Amino acid sequence: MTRYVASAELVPRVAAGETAAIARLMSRAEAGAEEAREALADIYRRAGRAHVIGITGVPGSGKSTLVARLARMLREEGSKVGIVAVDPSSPYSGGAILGDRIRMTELALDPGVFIRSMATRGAMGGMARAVLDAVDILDVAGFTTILIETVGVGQDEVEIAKASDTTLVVSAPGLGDEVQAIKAGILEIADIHIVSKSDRSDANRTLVDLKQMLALGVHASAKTEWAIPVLGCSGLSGEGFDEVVQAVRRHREASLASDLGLRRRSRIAQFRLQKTAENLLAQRFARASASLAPALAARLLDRRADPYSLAVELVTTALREDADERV
Ligand SMILES: Nc1nc2c(ncn2[C@@H]2O[C@H](COP(=O)(O)OP(=O)(O)OP(=O)(O)O)[C@@H](O)[C@H]2O)c(=O)[nH]1
Ligand SMILES: [Mg+2]
Repeated sequence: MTRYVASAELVPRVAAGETAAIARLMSRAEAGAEEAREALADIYRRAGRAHVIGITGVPGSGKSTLVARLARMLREEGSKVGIVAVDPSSPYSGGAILGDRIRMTELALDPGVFIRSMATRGAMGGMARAVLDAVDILDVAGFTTILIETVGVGQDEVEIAKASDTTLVVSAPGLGDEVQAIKAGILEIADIHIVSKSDRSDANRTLVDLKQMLALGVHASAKTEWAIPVLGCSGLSGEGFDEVVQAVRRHREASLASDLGLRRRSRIAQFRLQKTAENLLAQRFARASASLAPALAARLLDRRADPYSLAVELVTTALREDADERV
């Protein structure tokens, strides 16, 4: 058994890049441990240097394959790369990708790469909070580029992809309905569009369709400082990846050179504050309402009162009791 180490003690070890300390503090953040709150506040104040890249797309669009190759290329340039995969079916834990076990294992064994998989369920206090805490921990640990992989389905996941400096939206050929990305509401969050699997013969069709749709203009609005590129690439062969890395770098530069990046970060700060407050409110409400709900529900059951009025009563009473408790 390893000795229990207080979270506050882990912070300097995280800052020194110690792998075990990084993993431990991430687990505590994910579990929503009260004890870790001060340490995470410290982490937050120290973070903010890394380039955070969100990669999203429909299931099976090739995100993990792209992330693995991107990580390797960034490593070759000397970046330290953190990967956070919000993905129940993430292949990282198994170490296999496209049957490409050896190279993925190489990546996992590289001390300049840290890979963390997070299950969509189980993060106490919300997925977005857990992911952004993990990103900050990696940032403080000296990882210069952090890749967040999240499937572009569901509001939480899409919000996480948006809470990055640069967002890549991956579309793939052969998934049937090409309009999937629009339906999922992720098309408009792209800073860079990727059409993956360009080694396939039907990839060009997807690329042309996507470009045509973007040319219709609905999504091309506002972002005047940045023309959104549409790039084809293959995680399998590596074709097109130089352009992807270049586009990512150009977006970073454009963000730093204009107020594009500042606006983005201020939006993320608002989102983060809002999410954290919502979680806090939900936790306090759950605690305070637990004892009140059964009696109110009984009145609902025999139709002495209606759901809306009782809900108002429940919320008002629970929040008052919570406030009283804190005086
Ligand atoms: N031909 C070809 N197939 C690819 C390429 N990249 C990924 N694939 C295939 O697409 C499947 C999904 O790849 P992943 O990288 O796991 O995709 P993902 O988007 O991470 O999938 P989820 O995380 O499950 O949503 C794999 O089983 C591969 O067979 C590529 O560049 N070319
Ligand atoms: Mg994946």
